[in-house]
Amino acid sequence: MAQRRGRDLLHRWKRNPIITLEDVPYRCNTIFNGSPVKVGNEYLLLLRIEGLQGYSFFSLARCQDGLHFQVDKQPCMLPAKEGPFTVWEENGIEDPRITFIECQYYIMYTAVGRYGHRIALSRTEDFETFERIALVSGPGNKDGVLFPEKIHGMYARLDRPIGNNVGCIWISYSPDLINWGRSELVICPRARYWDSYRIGASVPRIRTDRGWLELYHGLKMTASGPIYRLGTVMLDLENPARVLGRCLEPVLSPREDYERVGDVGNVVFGSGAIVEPNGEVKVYYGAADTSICVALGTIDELIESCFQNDGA
Ligand code: BMA
Repeated sequence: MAQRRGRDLLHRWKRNPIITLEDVPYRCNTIFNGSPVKVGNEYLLLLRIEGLQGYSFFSLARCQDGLHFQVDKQPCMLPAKEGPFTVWEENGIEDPRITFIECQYYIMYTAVGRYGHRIALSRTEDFETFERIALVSGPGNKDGVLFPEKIHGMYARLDRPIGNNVGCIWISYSPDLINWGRSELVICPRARYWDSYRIGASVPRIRTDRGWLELYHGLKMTASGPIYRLGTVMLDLENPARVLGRCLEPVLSPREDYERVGDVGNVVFGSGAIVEPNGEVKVYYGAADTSICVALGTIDELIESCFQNDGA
């Protein structure tokens, strides 16, 4: 497949951003990082919203075409106010990622408390009530994303623990979604590249003929702070700790004003994708931690991007 030089592989939708603060029916500080799911003909987007008081919670938006969303009148999930999650969510809940597995919608998200970030898991059938299942990591871990199928009878997830100040993507397995282990390293930041500083899983895995396609975020540190970009990696279907290919170039980089300027500038943060029956992929992303955008591509192009050669 011909490489499109000088342009991002993913194409921004011409009416980006698709959701801004003005579209939220209640007062809040900012809106970003929405995780999508298609239920019948309806697209749902579970949004991260930061309230004016400074911490984040989740709200739902819906639409029929994946582009023109309406945000519900009330948030759908707030940080826990009682029970064992309370202390771990006192500074908010962030970055939900929906995975549909075994006829249930699971939401992995980041619980933020005084002792740091932990990965938490909840479940919903209707996106109105959310049942918290467990805190599934210790502190210092985030970007937890479930696989949409069991692998050799075990649930699997990617996550991003930080050790020695290095943020790599790891995989772990669980028999019951509560107890996790058998952790293995998957990929690390690459010196010289756009993802040289830190990386994390972004989009719930997409099963393809070539393997599990993962869109991940990568950071490069600059004199004016990090730049967040989006890239691709292909993992083996049977053993997803095995990397089959990894993009050399990002598939989306912050370029437009709405990605450059905001609460956190120079950020495109992928948070989910919908693969349409015709092979079109809608990738949803937060722009500058201030709005939600969509970029379009094809599944074939994204697969191909994992197998680029240097100098191509
Ligand atoms: C990450 C997460 C994302 C955010 C990004 C850029 O650590 O908190 O929600 O979009 O930083 O600020």
